[in-house]
Amino acid sequence: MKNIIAAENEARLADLQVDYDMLGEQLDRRGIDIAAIKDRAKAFGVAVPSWGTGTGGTRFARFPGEGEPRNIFDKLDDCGVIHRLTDATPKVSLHIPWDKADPAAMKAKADEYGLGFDAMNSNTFQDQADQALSYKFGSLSHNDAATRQQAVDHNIECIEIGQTLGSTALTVWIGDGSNFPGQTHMARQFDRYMESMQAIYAALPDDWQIFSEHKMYEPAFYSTVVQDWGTSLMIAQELGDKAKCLVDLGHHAPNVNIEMIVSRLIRAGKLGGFHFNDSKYGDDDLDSGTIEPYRLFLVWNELVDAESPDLNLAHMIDQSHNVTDPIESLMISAMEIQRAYVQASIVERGVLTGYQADNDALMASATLRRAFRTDVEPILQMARFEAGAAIDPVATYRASGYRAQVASVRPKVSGAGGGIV
Ligand SMILES: [Mn+2]
Repeated sequence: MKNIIAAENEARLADLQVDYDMLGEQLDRRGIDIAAIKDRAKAFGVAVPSWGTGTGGTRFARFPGEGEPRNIFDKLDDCGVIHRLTDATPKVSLHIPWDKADPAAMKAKADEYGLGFDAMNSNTFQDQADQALSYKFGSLSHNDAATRQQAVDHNIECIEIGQTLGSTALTVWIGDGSNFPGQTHMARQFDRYMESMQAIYAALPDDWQIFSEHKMYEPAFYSTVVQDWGTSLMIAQELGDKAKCLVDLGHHAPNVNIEMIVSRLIRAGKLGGFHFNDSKYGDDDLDSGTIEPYRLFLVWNELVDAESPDLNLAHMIDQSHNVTDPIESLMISAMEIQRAYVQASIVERGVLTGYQADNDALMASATLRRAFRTDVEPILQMARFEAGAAIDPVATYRASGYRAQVASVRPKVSGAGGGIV
C-alpha cells in the first residue's frame, strides 16, 4: 500500500501545490492562516463503526458485496486501510456481540494499524442464538425483571470488554417501545428503563462515560422509550456526570433543527458525541454529506464555536452501505465530515458576531455561507499528503486492488433476512 500511495500522490502533487497556494492567498485576504487550518485538519479524527465495513441492507433484503469481512479481524483490516488512506479515522467503534472475540487478539490487530477503540455499542434490540430471554417486547424497559437484568448484564459485559481494549465509553441505544396505543404504560416503562440504566451506570469505571442515544421511531412504530433529545437529556441529567447524550443525525423528525439541539446540549454540558450519517426521509443511514452537506456544516459550526477543553466529544460514523463498497463509502464520509469541520473552522467569527450585534441578518447569513462555499479540498489533500496518506484515497484504493485481494480469501456471505446494521 505504501508504494501505491507514493506513486498515486506523485502524480497529483504538482497540481495540489498550485491549488493549495491559491487557496492560501484567498484565505490570507480574509486574515486566515491556511497552515493553521491544515493543522486542524490533520488533528481531526472520526471513528469508523466496525459494522459499517460490511454491506448493510434494509428490512427487505441484503445484497452481499465482494470480499466482505467475515469477523472482527477482517473488519479491523478494512478499518486499517481506511485510516491508512485518509489519516482521518484513528478509532473503531465496536458492536457487541457482533464483534465478540479474544480482546488481546483484537488489540494486537488494531495496534498493527495504529487504531484505537472508541465507544462500545451494546445490542439488546435483537435476540442472539444462545440467549435465555427474548427482547421481543423490550430489553432494559421490559415488564419482566429477569429480562431487564439480562439486558443490564449484557451492557456491563460490554463495559468489561471495552476496558480491556482501552475504550472509555458505552453507547446505549434500545429498540424498546410499543406498536399500539395502550400496549404499554409509558410512564412505568420509562421508570423501568431508568432503573436499568442506573444499574449500568453504577458499574461504569471512573474514567468512563455512558451515552444515551435517542431515536424517534423504528423498530417500535407507535412509541419509543428514548424517542428524542428531551428524553435523552432527562436521562443524562438523572443518571449523573458520567452520562451524556449522543446525537445520531438520522434520528430526528424531518426538518428538525439539529444544530440547535447541539447548541442546547452543549449549554447543558450534556453533549457526548455523534453518530454521523445523512438522511432524506428518516433513519436512512446514508453516507455523510451526500444529502444535506449544509446541515452538516451548520452542526460543525456550533461545535467549532463552542470549542473548549471541556467539550471532548466522541465522533463516530453510523451508516449502512447497501450499494457501494463500504470502504469507499467510509473514506468519503470521513472526508466529508472532516470537510465540514474545516469549513466551520474558516467562519470569520468576529465578523459574524458583529453582524449579529447589528441585526444584519443578511450579512450574518452570508458570512456563514462564505465559509461553506469555500472549496477547502486542497487543505484536506495537503493534510493527508503530509501525513503519508493519499491525496485521492478512493483512486488510490482502487489502484491497490485491495477488494479483489480480500475477495479471493473471504467467501461471499448471502444475506439471510433483513440486513439491519
Ligand atoms: Mn446511531
